[in-house]
Amino acid sequence: MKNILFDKKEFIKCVKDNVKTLYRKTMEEASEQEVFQAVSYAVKDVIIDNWLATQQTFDKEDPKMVYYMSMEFLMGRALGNNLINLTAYKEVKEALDEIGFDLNMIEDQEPDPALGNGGLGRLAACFMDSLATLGYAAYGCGIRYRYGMFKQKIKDGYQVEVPDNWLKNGYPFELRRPEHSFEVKFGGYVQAEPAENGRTKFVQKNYQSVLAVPYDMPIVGYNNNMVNTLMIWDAEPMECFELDSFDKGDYRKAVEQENLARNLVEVLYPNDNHIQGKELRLKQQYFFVSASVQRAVARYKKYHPDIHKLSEKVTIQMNDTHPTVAVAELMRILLDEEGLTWDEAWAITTKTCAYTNHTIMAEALEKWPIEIFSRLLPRIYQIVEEINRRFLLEVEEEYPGNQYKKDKMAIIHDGQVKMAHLAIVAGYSVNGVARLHTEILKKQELKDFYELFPQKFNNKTNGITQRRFLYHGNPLLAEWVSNKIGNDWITDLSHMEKLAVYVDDPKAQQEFMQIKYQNKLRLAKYIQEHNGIEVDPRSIFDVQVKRLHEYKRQLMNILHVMYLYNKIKEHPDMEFYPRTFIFGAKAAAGYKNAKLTIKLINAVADVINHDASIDNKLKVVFIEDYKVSNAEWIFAAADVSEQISTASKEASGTGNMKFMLNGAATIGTMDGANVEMAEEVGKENMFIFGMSSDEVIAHEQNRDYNPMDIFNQDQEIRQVLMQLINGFYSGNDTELFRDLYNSLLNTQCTQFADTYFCLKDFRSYAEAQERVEKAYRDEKGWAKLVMLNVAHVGKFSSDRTIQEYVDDIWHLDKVKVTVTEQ
Ligand code: GFP
Repeated sequence: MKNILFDKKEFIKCVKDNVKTLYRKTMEEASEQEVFQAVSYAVKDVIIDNWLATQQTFDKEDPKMVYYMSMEFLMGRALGNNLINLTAYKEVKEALDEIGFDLNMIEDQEPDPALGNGGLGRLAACFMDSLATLGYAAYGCGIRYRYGMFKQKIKDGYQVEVPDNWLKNGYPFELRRPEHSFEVKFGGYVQAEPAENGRTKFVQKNYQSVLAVPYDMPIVGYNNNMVNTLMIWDAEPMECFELDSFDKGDYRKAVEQENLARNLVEVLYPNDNHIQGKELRLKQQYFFVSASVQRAVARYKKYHPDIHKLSEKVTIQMNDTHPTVAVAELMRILLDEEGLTWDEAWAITTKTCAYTNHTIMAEALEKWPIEIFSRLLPRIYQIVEEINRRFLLEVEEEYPGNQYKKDKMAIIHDGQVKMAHLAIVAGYSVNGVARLHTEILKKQELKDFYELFPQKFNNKTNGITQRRFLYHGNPLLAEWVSNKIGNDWITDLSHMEKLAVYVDDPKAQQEFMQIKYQNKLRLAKYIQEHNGIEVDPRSIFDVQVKRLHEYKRQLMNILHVMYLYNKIKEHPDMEFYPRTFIFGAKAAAGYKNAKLTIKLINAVADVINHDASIDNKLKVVFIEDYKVSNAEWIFAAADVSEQISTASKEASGTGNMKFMLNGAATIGTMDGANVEMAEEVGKENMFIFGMSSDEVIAHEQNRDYNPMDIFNQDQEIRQVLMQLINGFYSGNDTELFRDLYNSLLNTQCTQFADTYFCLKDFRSYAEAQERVEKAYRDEKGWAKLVMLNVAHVGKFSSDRTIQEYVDDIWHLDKVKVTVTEQ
């Protein structure tokens, strides 16, 4: 069939027709949003043909599939990315130009489907892109939250959360698939009944239920006709609200079901790595997991008679502890619906489910109070109890009489169900997301489990998709790279190493830095429009963008800005290369210190940006509503990438890789994937500082760190800290930032003062920042350094990560899709 994207006339006609049929308007009358919809539907038309062809290939070739289960998919906008992957971006841009529309403006109309908080959800989105591009059959499974991650407004320096109604204009790239709906049951009780085969059947009674209805979103592979599916589930009431129920006295139940469905998919929980036992959150987890596992089993059964062989065709990857109830749900289906014995069901489940851990923050390993868990999911709880009972027998066998071990490793203990333990016991693979992180899991956090199941543990260092974060986000650099080394990098990032021959070439250096300058101009314009702040594109753009969390140490960064400001004020004539410190971060709505840090950044910005006496040497910018779409521009424009988490705390990081790909230099600790970046590009081409993870862990264990010592001994640090409580940045309000001050110094307020060692690492950080400045002054040296970073970024493509998952964990079959004329 004909691909209209490559035929200007046909494409324009299709867009016009869409405007007509969707809105009964001419192009002249249509709004920008309407044109976006019409263009998207034209693109979707092409995608649908490939999608159909992909499904037909699956039917024919019967490949093994991965179901990637994740509470979060931070997709970012689809239109531009789909055009890139269909290799039609340029053609469509030209066609639209011809009728007087700018593709960038049209892309801007798309809401940013923000169904995730940060790294974990964005990783899931990169993985989907890589799976489709590499030709592996995959279903992403998640929730179609009505409201995505909140939109962030900054009012008077404070974060204000505004609902993100991303579906309000309708989302053109989704497809409702009611024929694949499933019932999901909550509550009630379990009744044991005799079954025909002489065994006992367990039946859930008096439950409430909702109908899970999937919306499929296409995931377009790069230039290979492949279109995978992201299925995100919506909840609907099982039956319509009928007067009949009213007559029967079931009125309350009908209303309850309606409400249950409405509430279930309303919001995405904000993540501060500290999810409290929220009942609704557990319901959400079971809701999408149950529906997804049911769909996976149903699909398998359509083509295969023998359920015992499920793991030959289906594998389930659990993205963090959130979907680990999948283990018990699969057991339930195999036991109660397929009528298998426990041993048969367990043999299948433990070959099908695998688990990824994304953090060592102990409080993020989800635990549910037994009371909530057993009340909401009575049958699932029974199954978890049995898994636990059998597992503890295993532990007893391995460590006879060791009650301490049993207590520590139990899935159910101390009134709680521990989801990570469930995932590890039932999973056939447990992976961390960077080498250091995996080692810490093995040696510390999950040591007991590693000793018992060493073969399950493995590392999969994260990666990012170069198609969104270079090709789409930084077209100037992408084109330059292609001119130098050809296009192979688009599907194999290791080709970037061919750039190494250019790093000493003055002309190439100049071109490279000119592109960086253009990208800085683009961001400066954005900042001018959104923040009303004028920034100098010739200053160093020093950027920290990521979820706000104390371990990521945005606070240390802003304290350092305060320190620099003091220095410039005291020594107006000192040499200082102008710097623009750019922040972007959302804080979980209930996370006090994180929100206060945002206020502090804005307060510092207010004072510094208005101080004419420092001659524009320093600027501070807080970019409102940091999200995937503006992130693409920010990465492209950065000179310096701040990756400054307390060593051992950041499992991997993926922003670090996006900056590297776009030619920024990293100032960072030896944490997460920074360690592997240093290995690839050489420590001398990064700005490494701070304690090692071993040192941090030793201080934590010995409890021998007292930030007061630093306060007493270091005059300059003391001055900065005093400015938190002397009203310097708060219009004389000495209390405004006291909680931050206390978190750093006052042992009475937090369990440990300065839990994340901001003061301990401060001097080493400041010294590394001086090295950055010195390096930046040497224009050629800097160009070489950042070009070397780009040349050595190859390892950090999510294509590499996914290939490792496939080779070591999933063992999927490669699929080739051909679209034939119909
Ligand atoms: C988490 C971890 C990160 C890691 C991502 C993806 O993301 O270190 O890179 O998961 O594995 F903390 P955030 O919670 O930081 O968003």
